[in-house]
Amino acid sequence: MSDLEDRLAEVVGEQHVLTDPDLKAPYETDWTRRFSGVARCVVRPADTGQVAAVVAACAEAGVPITVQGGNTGLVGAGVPAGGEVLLSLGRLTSLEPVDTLEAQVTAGAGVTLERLQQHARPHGQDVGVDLAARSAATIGGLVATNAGGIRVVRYGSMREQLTGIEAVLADGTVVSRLVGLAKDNTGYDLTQLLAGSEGTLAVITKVRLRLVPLLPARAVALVAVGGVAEALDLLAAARAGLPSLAAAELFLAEGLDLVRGHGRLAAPFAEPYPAYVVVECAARTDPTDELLEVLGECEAVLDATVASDVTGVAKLWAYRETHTEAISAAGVPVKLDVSVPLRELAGLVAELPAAVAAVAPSARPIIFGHLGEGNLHVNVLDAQDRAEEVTDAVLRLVAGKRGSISSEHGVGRAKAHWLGLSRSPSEIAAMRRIKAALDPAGLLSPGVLLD
Ligand code: 2HG
Ligand code: ZN
Repeated sequence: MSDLEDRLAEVVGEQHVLTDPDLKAPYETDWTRRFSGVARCVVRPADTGQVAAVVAACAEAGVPITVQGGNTGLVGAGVPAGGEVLLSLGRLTSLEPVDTLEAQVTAGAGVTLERLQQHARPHGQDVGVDLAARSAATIGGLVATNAGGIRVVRYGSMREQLTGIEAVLADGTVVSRLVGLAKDNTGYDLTQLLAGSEGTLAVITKVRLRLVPLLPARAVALVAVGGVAEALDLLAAARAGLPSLAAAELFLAEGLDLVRGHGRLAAPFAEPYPAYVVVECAARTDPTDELLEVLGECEAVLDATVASDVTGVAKLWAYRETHTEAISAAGVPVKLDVSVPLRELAGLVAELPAAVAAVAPSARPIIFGHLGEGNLHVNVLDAQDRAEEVTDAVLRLVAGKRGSISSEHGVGRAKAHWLGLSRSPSEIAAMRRIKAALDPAGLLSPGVLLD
């Protein structure tokens, strides 16, 4: 081992500095298998003090660091470009008692979302963010990427849940604001600056989150509609008529065929439809009547199936939540996560297939996503050798509709080259000045966000 590895082993213990290629391998490739890079070593610190010492040692040696949480990210931000120390935060699993008076909790960066949900729920509280990767995605990673998921329509993204943060800066300094004051106007908000910074400004070690009341009664409808425009009519009706609205998700006929084949799921309706919306209501008492009333009055509804028991709800959600794994089982997709103003959504979905076919004629686009935010997950199968062209075509189409090239997954390595489609030159210049101020040597997650 070299001097740096020896030093890191002194900090975290030899068994937590991985240099063996077989042991490093699971950390070096992302979930999609699209991004991989060789790490110089993988370091697994156990607490904030160890993270600070690891970062300080790397800074002194001038060696760059890639920060990784649950490795469920989809834009390559958590895997090395090559030669970095891979700092894995999975052992930062401290969890403080739920503060039921403040309705907040403090969790280590490596706590999974599912673990945090299990921690909060017995106290009648819940985490405002939820997503399909809950069993592996970690709180630190969710904050670093400002993750969204299926509850944004009700509670907002990860940054809206944040009341405080503890982080290690690029020189090893620890900054900590974990009191979680509901009001605190004392200058620059470092907590919010780090949300969505994708490991480029600091290493998040702990977060303090606002919790929401646990709503145990759920009603879910899978609704068949004639297309995206009709799905939006249903969204408008749900927003106006359902104070209990907790999720509004979209998928299309092609996606349903794929998930049904993959999971051997029964057809939800006697005949196929162009598009489907999952509408979930959550409340203290059964919201089924409220949901049925809105569905009954909405002309866009062609057919619907409703469940309020745990098994029935899970069955309906499976049509939407298994999209990612069904797509992954069919191949390595070009994964694009975009959003547009809701009035542009139907046009975008209509124009996407032709835009993709123009650069990759045999590609298969699968489109699904979070209807409430106009957030589409455009997964393009059979286009691996045309990834650049497909990415360029889709992101330009989105930018032309005043959309965002990354709605909730972040920019990572995957889209750094296209940041200029969503951010102006002066904004990017300001971001670069912030990066230079906090990480002058460019050691934290090089190549991520700003290429
Ligand atoms: C989801 O909404 C995730 O299920 C993953 O953001 C999206 O696989 C994807 O493209
Ligand atoms: Zn999503």
